[in-house]
Amino acid sequence: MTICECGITSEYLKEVLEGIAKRNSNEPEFIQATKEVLCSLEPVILKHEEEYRRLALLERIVEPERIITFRVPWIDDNGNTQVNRGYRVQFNGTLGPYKGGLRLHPSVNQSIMKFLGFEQIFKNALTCLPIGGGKGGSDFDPKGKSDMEIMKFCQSFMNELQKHIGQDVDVPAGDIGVGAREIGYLFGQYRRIRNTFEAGVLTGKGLDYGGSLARKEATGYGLMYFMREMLAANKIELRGKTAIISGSGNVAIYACEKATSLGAKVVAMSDSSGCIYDENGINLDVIKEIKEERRARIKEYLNVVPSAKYFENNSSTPAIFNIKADIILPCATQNDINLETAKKIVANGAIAVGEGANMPCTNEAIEYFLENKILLAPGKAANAGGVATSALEMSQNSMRYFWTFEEVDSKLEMIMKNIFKLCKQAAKEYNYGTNYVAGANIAAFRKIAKAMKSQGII
Ligand code: NDP
Ligand code: 2IT
Repeated sequence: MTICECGITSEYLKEVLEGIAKRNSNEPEFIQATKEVLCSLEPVILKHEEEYRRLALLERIVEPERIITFRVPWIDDNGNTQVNRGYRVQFNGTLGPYKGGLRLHPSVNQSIMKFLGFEQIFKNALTCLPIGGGKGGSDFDPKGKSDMEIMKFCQSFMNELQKHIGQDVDVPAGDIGVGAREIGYLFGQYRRIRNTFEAGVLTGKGLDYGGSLARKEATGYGLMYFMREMLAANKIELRGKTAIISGSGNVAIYACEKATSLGAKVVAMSDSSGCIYDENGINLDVIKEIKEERRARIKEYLNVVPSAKYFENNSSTPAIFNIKADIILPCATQNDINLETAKKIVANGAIAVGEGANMPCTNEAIEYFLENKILLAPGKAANAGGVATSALEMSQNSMRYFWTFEEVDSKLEMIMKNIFKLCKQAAKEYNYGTNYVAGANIAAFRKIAKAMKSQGII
């Protein structure tokens, strides 16, 4: 057992898990994320139980250094005042400035911000670049908003956020609902208030004012570099395999682009309404036009490719996961794949699952995949290419210079190969076999724990 409390023998770990459940009882996603990590760390904890208890290492790692919440008032196109809630969770700054995206989605709450911030600490450690873990966002819903409303919201959000960030302090970027457009408005407002061109304060910027080539592509490309490594280590070729990708946003689109260029055939993609199935392979130019340019629904794919099929979501299993494929790439949101969906995926004969999204599988689904020998690429490792390339954007900003697309992409590929190696080695060392979920958690934790010990009780 890896992510289930019932097998735990460490008294210290049991106490910590109980404490988390008690102190965060209204935060189910945060409890889920911490449980997944901590349970898989048991063999490491057993080796150092007395020391970790004395230093309250686990208690400190699950407690954010700081959570900032604030009011975000803005005026809509009808002249009405709207109020949203803004967040920034500065979770752990041991390895570098807090680093992590901003999510704009109506479902955003403290539990979701904290689970994302917690995941980010481990993910950022795996990149081996100097970045701590953080996350932020708001319950603002960008859907159906005009460009002017998006700008007003972003400006109001930054009026408050700017008090808490800086290129050596905390460096936000994009996540769900935040892309280059929003980062541009946020950056403009920061520059205006601070009267300084501090390029490294945000990443995912436009290419004409300090953004990095290949940042837009990085999460999706990185996911496929990781998948290729994981499959190769298990003597499986990506070329010739079929794939389905949930979502059709930034991560999904560039995962599709790289999967296709590496010889796989992506037959389905989705949005929150439903999925399209194209047995000839998705035409990504059509998806980009619908999603990146018009911000419309994926169903419109059928207007251009009438031979494709559309399936609406109408059960607890998103329609896309009923489609058979060798490789499953959840790239939309958390808890997309529950146990019931995992059972369908296994019954449909999938070989591997690659988490492009953060925590797209419930803990029960992860457990089921591992028991059924599905190769599972955990999000905190497999989708780390985005934040890694954000760190490369920060490097270029510090140098006041830039690298070519090929230079950034080759660094990304090297970083993803190294992350897979770390996961594989840690899994092997602790007899976890091909359980790269445990491998990722252990490799990241050891790095963070060592640095936290060096920096004393803070
Ligand atoms: P986008 O906003 O670009 O796209 C999100 C996609 O997921 C859309 O297609 C959206 O559909 C779909 N979706 C389906 N259900 C939901 C839901 N309940 N809530 C939100 N979205 C939903 O986001 P990204 O592609 O940037 O992010 C996708 C995932 O990848 C997230 O889990 C994010 O945390 C993770 N991630 C992102 C990174 C990045 O660099 N951007 C880096 C690492 C991880 P619809 O339009 O219908 O809402
Ligand atoms: O979840 C993530 O890693 C991101 N949304 C990207 C964060 C970043 O700072 O680039």
